[in-house]
Amino acid sequence: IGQKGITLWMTGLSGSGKTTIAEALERRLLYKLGKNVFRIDGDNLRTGLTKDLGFSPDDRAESVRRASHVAALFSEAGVITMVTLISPYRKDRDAARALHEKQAPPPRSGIPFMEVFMDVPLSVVQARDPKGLYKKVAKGLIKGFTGVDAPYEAPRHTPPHTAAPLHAELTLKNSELPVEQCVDQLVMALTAAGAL
Ligand code: GGZ
Repeated sequence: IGQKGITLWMTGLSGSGKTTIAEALERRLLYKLGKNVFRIDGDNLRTGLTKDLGFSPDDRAESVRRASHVAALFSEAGVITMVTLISPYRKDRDAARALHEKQAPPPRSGIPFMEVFMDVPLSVVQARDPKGLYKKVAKGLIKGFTGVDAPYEAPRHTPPHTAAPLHAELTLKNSELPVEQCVDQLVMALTAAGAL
């Protein structure tokens, strides 16, 4: 029997470190643990699979929907699949989770799915501003930016294996923790979920 797949759904504001942490986790899983991993990055998707979509609530929902289908396929094939999308709406993330649950019908109990919240305050990501986007937002050059003038619905934390409502299984305060410690936490969570 080969490796078991899982989708790690990483949500958080622009600049919260989703891509950075996912890249570090990818290196750890691939080079140290010899696991099959794949990253589905919002930025990359937007040059292809979701090229036709903008940032309206409907377009963000559609982008999450497409990414969740791709992730479920990879995870079903046994890959540890990381999705790094802002995915600001709770209902869209819940739909991604539900899609994983309903794939792989009984006796298989769905495709494993774990929501990871990159919990970094707006003030911190605004100060980091790695791409200068928050500066542009402040100047009024970008409208409808998540966390500023478009909503970000933070996940509510519920520990794994608790009854519904299920939201983030793991919250990473990555502004307070070094990247490698965030990776340690993710590795522990993956281990607890039976994915490693
Ligand atoms: C949020 C925006 C916006 C608006 C452009 N709101 O940090 P980045 O630059 O590289 O990542 C952000 C990316 C967001 O794409 P996602 O597909 O992850 O978003 S969502 O899940 O909400 O659909 C940011 C940039 O695109 N960007 N305009 N208005 N982020």
